[in-house]
Amino acid sequence: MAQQYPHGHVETDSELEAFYRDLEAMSTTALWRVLTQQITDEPQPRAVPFLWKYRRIRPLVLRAGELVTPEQANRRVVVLVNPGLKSECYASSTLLANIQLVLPGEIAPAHRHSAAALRFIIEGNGGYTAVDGEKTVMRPGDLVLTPNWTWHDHGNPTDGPMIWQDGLDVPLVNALDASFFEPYPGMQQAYTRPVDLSTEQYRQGGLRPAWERWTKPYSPLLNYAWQQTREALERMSKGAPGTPWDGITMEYVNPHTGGPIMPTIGAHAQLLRAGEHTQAHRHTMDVVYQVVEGRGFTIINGVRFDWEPHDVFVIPKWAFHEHVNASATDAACLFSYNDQPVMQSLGLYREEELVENDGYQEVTGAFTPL
Ligand code: 1HN
Repeated sequence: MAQQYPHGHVETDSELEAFYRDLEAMSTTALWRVLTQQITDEPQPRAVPFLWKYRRIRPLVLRAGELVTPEQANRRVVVLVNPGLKSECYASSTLLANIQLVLPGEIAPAHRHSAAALRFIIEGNGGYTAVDGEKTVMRPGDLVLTPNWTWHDHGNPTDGPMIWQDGLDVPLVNALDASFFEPYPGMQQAYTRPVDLSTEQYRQGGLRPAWERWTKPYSPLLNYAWQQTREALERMSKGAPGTPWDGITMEYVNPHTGGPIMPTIGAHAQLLRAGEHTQAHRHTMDVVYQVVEGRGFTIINGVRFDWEPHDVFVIPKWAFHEHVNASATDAACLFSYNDQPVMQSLGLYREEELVENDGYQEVTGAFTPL
């Protein structure tokens, strides 16, 4: 027989009320009063599915360029705030997402912090990020890593603006009370290694320099160039099945381990073939997407989110989602990053496919972007 109260049930009376007051006076409480709040049957993210239109954000980013310098602001960044996480200004419960601008001739000063970051380049060609003594040159679609506690500064010696998305694990690091920050003594760090040395050393897929003693817990490759990523997606799209939920989806990996690029943030590049409509699933990871090419939509918990190049959207944990490439002739490419390495290494990762309706959600509405 099914239990009448599977979560337990205590009827309150005046004796219990007095007991609760006595507990409170000793800075204690009764677990049965808070249990269903603390132990929910399923994840209850405060973050909501959301999408930022790049063409609405871009003018604000450029306006920031007229109002503050990187010297003043440290980082000239517009933060993408999830409406469910307004007080914290986070994109999801574990990920911070920003759009950053570095104008011609500018330098964003060197510093390091225990939060890890990645950059995905949107506009501009030839700016750089320097990481622990090595500069890497950035082009649209490149994924650039600034792992935990690495010195990093940015510069733009070109004649056009450099704009990219920053993804950071700041919310996670703060939840764990593990934030440290240190400014570098000087605007730019000492550039002690050849430009793009790690790209030279590690771009050969499946081969790594055997003399390199790499013991750090993140990828030694600083820049995953879009050109190679796009070529890989194209090759795979010619015959590989991909997954039913994400199409041709490739994980960016640490060449030393084959595992995720950083211990707290993983990343994928994915290609949806012309007309592809994936099936719905959900998982215990937060994912922040950036559209690289093509047009389409993603249905998240029954709501349709239309996207076009450079739009950013977030899928919080345990939300059902499926992707649609709206073009009958052209591929669509998405970049995304996630907290899967954390969830996986802590034994908290789960996935579930939607079984009803052949794996497709019922669409109940469309998201109206700001
Ligand atoms: C940071 O260091 C950068 O280095 C960008 O470009 C955004 C947001 C929060 C904390 C540190 C950068 C950041 C950040």
